[in-house]
Amino acid sequence: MKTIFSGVQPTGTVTIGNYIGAIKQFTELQEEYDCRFCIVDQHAITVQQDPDELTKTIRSLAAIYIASGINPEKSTLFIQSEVPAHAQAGWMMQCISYIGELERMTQFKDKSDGKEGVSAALLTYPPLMAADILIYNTNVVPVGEDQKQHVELTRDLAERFNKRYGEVLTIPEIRIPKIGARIKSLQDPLKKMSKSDPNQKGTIRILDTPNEIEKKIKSAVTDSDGFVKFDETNKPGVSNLLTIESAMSGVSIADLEAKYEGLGYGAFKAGVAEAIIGHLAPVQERYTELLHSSELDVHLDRGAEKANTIASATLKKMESAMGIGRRR
Ligand code: ATP
Ligand code: LTN
Repeated sequence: MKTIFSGVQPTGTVTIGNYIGAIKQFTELQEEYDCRFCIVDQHAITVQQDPDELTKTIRSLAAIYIASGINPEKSTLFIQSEVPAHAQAGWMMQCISYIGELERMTQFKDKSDGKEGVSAALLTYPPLMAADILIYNTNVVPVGEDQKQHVELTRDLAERFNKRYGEVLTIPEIRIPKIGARIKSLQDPLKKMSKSDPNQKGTIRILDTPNEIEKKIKSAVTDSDGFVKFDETNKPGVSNLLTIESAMSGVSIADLEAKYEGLGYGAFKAGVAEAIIGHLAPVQERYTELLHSSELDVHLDRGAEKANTIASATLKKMESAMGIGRRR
């Protein structure tokens, strides 16, 4: 069975961008692949976090993964910092990375641009992400489009490692969803919807109430044409809403265009909101049950144990290939 690895940062409540671009694909893939899904808390601390808030967000994200349909009996669900091999292999990946290639990462440029006191880890985050993927001998990495450059760097680093030290690492493939690889902000449809966007009106969170969802969709930026058609260049706001409704309802974009033919944006937005609310209702219900249950800890303990076994075996091979420690 081929293997999958992916991760989400506990940096705020998951948005429908994270859900459509990443988590929803994960639930579909777990039938066909041996999956490892991670709460990448060590990535979250590349920018300063409030410790109590972070601890809560980690637990909440675990509940969101399961409530969204990740089956922890089938897939391995765990917290990155509970598997020390990530940081250890991350260091080795840093040792074979070049500063120039890390400085070229667009996420680093975006997150550091104009800021003072940028942490060194914001620059060395991609080698840690490469380690996350490579220590599980991952074949496929399902992510949203914004992570493409990081997965490409992971492939380069794995090839570099194998060339220098022997064929130890599996070269992973990226998998980006056909619909919803880049959900945009509702307030600025040229910008990606992001968990840490301070503009609440631009993002729909997976735990938002029906009332909040309706309000945010109602105030979403569209255009003055008054007709519903998918055209990302000329109608980015409308196209974004069509993508969201299609992902949430499973109805194709062409069928949605037909559904809204002759109707204005009022009816269109009401339909989009209804599709989101309907899709999220069972997820939210399950989330509330899970959050305070001891079931969650049982799954996370078991996940960490399984992940540790696989990751430490690959780490030993990497150390031995590089010549660090004692060869045994
Ligand atoms: P932050 O704002 O803290 O950087 P984020 O919203 O970008 O967070 P991540 O934890 O970095 O979220 O991403 C988790 C997964 O969600 C990744 O696979 C990423 O590609 C995907 N993703 C993030 N935003 C979107 C989006 N707007 N559309 C589609 N996929 C997305
Ligand atoms: N960098 C990713 C989160 C992440 C990840 C990973 C995704 C960390 N390690 C490994 C896939 C595989 C992000 O979404 N910002």
